[in-house]
Amino acid sequence: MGVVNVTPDSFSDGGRFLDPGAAVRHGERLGADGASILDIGGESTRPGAQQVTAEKETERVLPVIERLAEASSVRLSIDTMKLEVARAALAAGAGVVNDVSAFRVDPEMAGLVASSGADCCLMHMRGEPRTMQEDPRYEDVVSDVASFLEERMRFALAEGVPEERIWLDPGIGFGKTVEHNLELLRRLDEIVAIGRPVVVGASRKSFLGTLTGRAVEDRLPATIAANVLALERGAAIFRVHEVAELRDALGVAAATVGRPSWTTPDS
Ligand code: HH2
Repeated sequence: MGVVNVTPDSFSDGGRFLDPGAAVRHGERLGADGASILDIGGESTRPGAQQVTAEKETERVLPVIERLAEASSVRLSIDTMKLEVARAALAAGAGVVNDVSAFRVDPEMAGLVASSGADCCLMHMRGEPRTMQEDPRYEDVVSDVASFLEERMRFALAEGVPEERIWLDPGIGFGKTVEHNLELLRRLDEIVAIGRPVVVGASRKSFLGTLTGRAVEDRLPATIAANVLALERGAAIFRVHEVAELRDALGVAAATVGRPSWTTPDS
């Protein structure tokens, strides 16, 4: 899953793809590099990020989704917590709703996903982006995250989303310390055991900067290490900024552990 951030302030590439033409070219490039999904977002979720209105967010992502839906055969995912944004994106050709609030910000999102037949990614986040990094604590981070994801999955099922349309994500960096992130990756098999495809978004995140001392644009080797280990522990979808390099690394890792398939779950 390649990241297309149509934002001025994303933590690693803010402002680079705010222009729709630049975002579309970037998406096409990631598709050519081997992404099977493009995740398009119009609002940064970095700690302390400014919220944007649904109108602004739609204005950013919609032209990009429309043009990528025409130009590319890669599946499109909308990274949003807002119902109106998701509705417009699905109508324009997106087939996945990636909601980092797991339907908590807008519970009606579940009904929209159910009626549209889209896939959805339910992610764990402690609190909300503005405050999530303020002294995060868990009793046991892995079992707390697993319980949260199971509860969100029950909610989605009750709202009519078929189980085979649900992906789960432990939310690396969302209300977690470095040690919490490492524990989640180390014990990712416990999240995989819930029985749905697991998405991992470790790409360029700050815990990798803490561990390596590298600036955000120099975290590719660290990103590869985290994703390869996530694959070994059973992750199915890797949300990354640098697709070509990750594709090679994950292809070798998958072959080594005897994982044959590179198809998108349930596509
Ligand atoms: N991480 C980010 C955004 N969306 N979605 C899922 N499912 N999992 C993640 O780990 C995840 C996500 C943050 O990364 P990025 O989009 O590069 O930054 P920003 O939120 O600043 O735009």
